[in-house]
Amino acid sequence: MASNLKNLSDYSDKNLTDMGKKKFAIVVSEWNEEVTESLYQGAYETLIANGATKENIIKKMVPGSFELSMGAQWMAQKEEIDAVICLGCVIQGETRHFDFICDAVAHGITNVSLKYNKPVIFGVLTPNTQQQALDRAGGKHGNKGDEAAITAVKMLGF
Ligand code: DLZ
Repeated sequence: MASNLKNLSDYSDKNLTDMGKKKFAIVVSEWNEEVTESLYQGAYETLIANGATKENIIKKMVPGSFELSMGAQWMAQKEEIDAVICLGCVIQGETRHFDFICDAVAHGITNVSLKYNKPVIFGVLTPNTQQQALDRAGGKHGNKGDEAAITAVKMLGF
């Protein structure tokens, strides 16, 4: 990801639709919780800044990023939910576990989105190190949680 080329966290000049009546589910992975909680805070605050109400933002935890697809499906199938934001952090290790989890969650989230015809946003960091993750979770590269929320807002205004 070329974080230095495009930082969606800077959206202040955009004319975005007010989200006052929209209902969001944010599904958060417990793995690498320091990172995923920062992503959540960013996403939550960005939705509020775009008019969403706190009653209309539901937070659900899943054990790991692999489970984000299932959590997203459980949320997306609810008629009242307009968009789902999935937040996770998979850090590259020494084995191929990383590849399997990343592939599975990317496909899983895409499938849920297309099946339920709703935005289901991929807010999963896939860094090599914990520091790279922190840099993108409220650090020097912004907060990818903000970007995930803005992506949901943009899709709902499509
Ligand atoms: C097992 C595992 C490993 C090794 N690493 C991560 C990770 O960096 N980030 C993450 O979100 N989850 C990890 N997991 C857990 C898997 O996502 C999943 O929860 C388990 O394989 C059980 O299905």
